[in-house]
Amino acid sequence: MTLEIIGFPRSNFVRTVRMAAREKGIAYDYIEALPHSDEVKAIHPLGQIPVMRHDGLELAESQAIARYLDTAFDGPKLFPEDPKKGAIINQWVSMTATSIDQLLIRKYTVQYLFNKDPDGNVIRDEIDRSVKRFPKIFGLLNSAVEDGFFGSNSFSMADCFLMPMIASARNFPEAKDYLEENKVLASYFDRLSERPCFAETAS
Ligand SMILES: N[C@@H](CCC(=O)N[C@@H](CS)C(=O)NCC(=O)O)C(=O)O
Repeated sequence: MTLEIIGFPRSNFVRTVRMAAREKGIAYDYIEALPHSDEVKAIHPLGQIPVMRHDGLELAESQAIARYLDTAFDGPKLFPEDPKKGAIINQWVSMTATSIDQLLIRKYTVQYLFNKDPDGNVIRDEIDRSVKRFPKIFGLLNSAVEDGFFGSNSFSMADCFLMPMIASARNFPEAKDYLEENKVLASYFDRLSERPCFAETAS
């Protein structure tokens, strides 16, 4: 059975697993569905995206899906098999999927998009709190991509998690400014933006 990836294109985590599938050369059917839709709730008990189906397996959670794609299919290994290299990529994937997602997406991007007063003005409390943490987070990301990729000198699953988050956050002014100031990160983002896995999963 063909792999099915289910979710909404604007979701950073959906883009992550689509990028991973593209990098590995896995053909898949993409089924557009919103969080909390019946299709998604049938697989993820909390209604979150992405979810997937393959060969009798139904699976939720981006990290679980990422690992399944990497182990069940041929193609380049996105979690390196060398234990130490693999551990470093796991470290960055975990930090990105938790702390960095919270800061750049949930407490920043999502606030700009959806947290508005009745007149349609953005409510800035959470955004302003997040921006105070930007120097530290952008600084650490700037250092982490010094070898050309995220925590590595070759493309890995950590890049699949980070790139969609930067892409979403940079649509808003403070993240755009911090990205421009952190020149190693900015050039990493520009270079990886050209990669087919990223360019082809924008929508
Ligand atoms: N831990 C989940 C988080 C996924 C997640 O937050 N997805 C967002 C879209 S990017 C979502 O479904 N949001 C709706 C919700 O949390 O209710 C994963 O890694 O897959």
